[in-house]
Amino acid sequence: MKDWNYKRLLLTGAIACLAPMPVLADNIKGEEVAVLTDAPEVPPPITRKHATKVIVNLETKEVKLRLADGVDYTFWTFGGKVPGKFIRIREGDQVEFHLHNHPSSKLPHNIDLHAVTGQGGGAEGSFTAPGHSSTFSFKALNPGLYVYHCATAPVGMHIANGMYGLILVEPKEGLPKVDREFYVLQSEFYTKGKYGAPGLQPFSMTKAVEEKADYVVFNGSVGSLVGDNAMKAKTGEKVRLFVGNGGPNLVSSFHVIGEIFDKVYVEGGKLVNENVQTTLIPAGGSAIVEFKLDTTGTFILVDHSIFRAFNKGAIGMLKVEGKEDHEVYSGKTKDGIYLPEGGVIQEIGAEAPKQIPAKTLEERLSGGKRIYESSCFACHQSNGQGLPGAFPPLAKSDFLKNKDKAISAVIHGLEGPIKVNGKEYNSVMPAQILSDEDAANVLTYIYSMWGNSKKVVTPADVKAVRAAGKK
Ligand code: HEC
Ligand SMILES: [Cu+2]
Repeated sequence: MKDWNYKRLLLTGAIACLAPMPVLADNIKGEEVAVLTDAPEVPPPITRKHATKVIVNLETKEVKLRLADGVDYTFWTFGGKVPGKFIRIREGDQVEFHLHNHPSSKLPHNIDLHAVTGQGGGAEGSFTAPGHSSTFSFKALNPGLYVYHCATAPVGMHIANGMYGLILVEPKEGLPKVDREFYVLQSEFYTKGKYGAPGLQPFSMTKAVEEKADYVVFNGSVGSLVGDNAMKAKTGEKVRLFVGNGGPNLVSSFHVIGEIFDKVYVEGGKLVNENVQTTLIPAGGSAIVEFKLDTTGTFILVDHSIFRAFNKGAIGMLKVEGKEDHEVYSGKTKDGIYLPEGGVIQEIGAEAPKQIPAKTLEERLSGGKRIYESSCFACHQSNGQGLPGAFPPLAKSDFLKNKDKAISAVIHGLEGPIKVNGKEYNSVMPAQILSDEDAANVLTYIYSMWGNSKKVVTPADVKAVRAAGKK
């Protein structure tokens, strides 16, 4: 280093020591309050071409919210929801961060932003008792997509209860323009009861330590990005997902079924990989993925550690409407039956756990909905409409007129030619290993839905059909 430079360094160092307040660099112009959004929304891109002073106000709050249908959880949050608010700033910005802890909180909280260079990522400077506010300031030195989280002891517990979110530091030159941006964050929950066990579920420290997650979800609950809550876009558009992993423990194998990521900003940094099927997102890390929508469809977001998707909740949807491109994807063009020698009904499912019988019709229906969405939905489709030529409809199905036959189909399986609403099906439905209670629930649910006859099936009905054996 040149002597002159070295002296200058010493000199600035000395001035900095004397200064009582952090010196604002002279390239900071103006001041603004950050727009914060709840997932899956993302604040608008930053258009200014200079660094500014950004004021961020974030509130920690402990709230009871839905984790899954019939399951509640007391979440600890940044901004009242899980994941926490999305924060968007620009490289070089000077951020004045205000952390407010709601007076109703039972615990102190703080924030460690991975975008911060400094002690604890801001944790020390932001430790805040209930009903208090803390202020600290930092300079956004490095662009990228960063996780933030609470780091108050016991740290694992604060994170496990939902205290994480994303902060994007846009590079000086900005990000390339896209048509839509979404905020998706994966995380796990550890509850006293198993997946789906109803009621307000307390946190299980034992399961968290053993890394045995009951729920793995996108955006804080099972189904938060499914059905009416799905993300929506149109063909021809370019989509960017800001994806985070709050953990606390698991690494995500993030994948979108039926899409290839044209670009992945690996680990939320500057390195861009292209043509990626599945990208790894570490706990406490992120990725930015981009793809163009070439054809229509419902594209399913999953953690490709696949039991997490189909058994623990890690499913999201991007619904794409517009112009189908049959060259890009034809859809099914032909369907035939393939039954190799010895093709017999196989049993799927696991031994049913002990369960509490439904006391009301409502309980039976909500239990049935759960079974439908985990065991039947894949074949009979979300609205019971089935798939022409493959899976018969359950919606307005005339096969359901005979209750015993319907029960038998579910518990014993069904194969060979049948007619449903005048159409022939000749296929195999695997026997569903369900308790009498679960079979009664799912059948009652089916009878209650989609214009069906609202019959009620009881565990005793199922028991009787089981006792009569397969006909
Ligand atoms: C692996 C795909 C698959 C799964 C999973 C599945 N089914 Fe089926 N289901 C079929 C097929 C195929 C048939 C028609 C069998 C035939 O052609 O003989 C059928 C037929 C039926 C029928 C009678 C026909 C009708 O449309 O009314 C009922 C009722 C039924 N399924 C209910 C269920 C329920 C309830 C579940 C979940 C607990 C379920 N199925 C899970 C494939 C499936
Ligand atoms: Cu906390």
